[in-house]
Amino acid sequence: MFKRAIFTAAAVLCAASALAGNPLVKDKFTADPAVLVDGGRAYVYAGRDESPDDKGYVMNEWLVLSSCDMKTWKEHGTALRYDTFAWAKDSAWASDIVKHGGKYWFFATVTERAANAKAIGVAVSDSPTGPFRDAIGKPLVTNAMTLQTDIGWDDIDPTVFVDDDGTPYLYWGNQVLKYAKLKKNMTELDGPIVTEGLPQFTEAPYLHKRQGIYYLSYSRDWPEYTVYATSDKATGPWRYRGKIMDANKKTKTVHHAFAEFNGKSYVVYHNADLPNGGEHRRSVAVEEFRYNADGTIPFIPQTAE
Ligand code: FUB
Repeated sequence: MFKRAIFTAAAVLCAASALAGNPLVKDKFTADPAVLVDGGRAYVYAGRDESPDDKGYVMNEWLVLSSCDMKTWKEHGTALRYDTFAWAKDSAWASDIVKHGGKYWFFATVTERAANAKAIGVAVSDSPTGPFRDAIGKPLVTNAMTLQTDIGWDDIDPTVFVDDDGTPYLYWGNQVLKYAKLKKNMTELDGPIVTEGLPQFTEAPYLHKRQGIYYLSYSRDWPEYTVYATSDKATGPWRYRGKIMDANKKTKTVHHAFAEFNGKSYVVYHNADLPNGGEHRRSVAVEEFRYNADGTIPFIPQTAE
């Protein structure tokens, strides 16, 4: 009887979520998903695409939603905004999040006002749904320290990865992949920024590890498609492995993150499948998939499920 009551309560909690199927959010445009599994829930963080005319990116905030089954999603509202970073002037672009030392560390792309170029900030919270505060009061990575192509958006799309020995790494970049070790305080680089040559790397790197294999996936070419490489170390060398996902035809970008949740494997990504969707009016979706027996990742079609 007591067990049944617990089961019923859990089912009700899960059923309390909102809408099912892709895209995850149906009344707002969302992009550049990051994912975190914590406390029996999967949390997805997405930049909100607010472009009124689809002529350029208008992104001011990151939304957070969560699920207990990767099918039904509950919105928790705004996790943070670009102006959570007082030194930023706009652009809540791509992000990534990790739980480390009992806190939630959110690495985010914004435009640094002083440099008028993209930079990466770090925000921290005691809860996966926020509130988040700027952890260091200045960029962790700025254009000034990494300038290579003079395009002003070299320093975008952070992905944070903590290895099994507790060493945290940050990877990011546009046109050139860069990475650096982080100190365990998560707020300082621990050593030099290294650049890595990968076939037609465009942006959106993602680093994850499964059964001893390190996977570095990224958006390749333009229009983009998601590809990956593997290694036996977080720092490479990387063996190119091929395509995971095509961009949807309504937008040239695709941006993804991987998660293991309740024994199943998922990729979270964006397309532009909502009505009136487009290049700057994207929507976040999720697909379940299975790794091949040798650990390689199959091509994953986008679905409306
Ligand atoms: O959302 C702005 C940019 O578009 C991201 O930083 C890229 O990954 C691409 O999705």
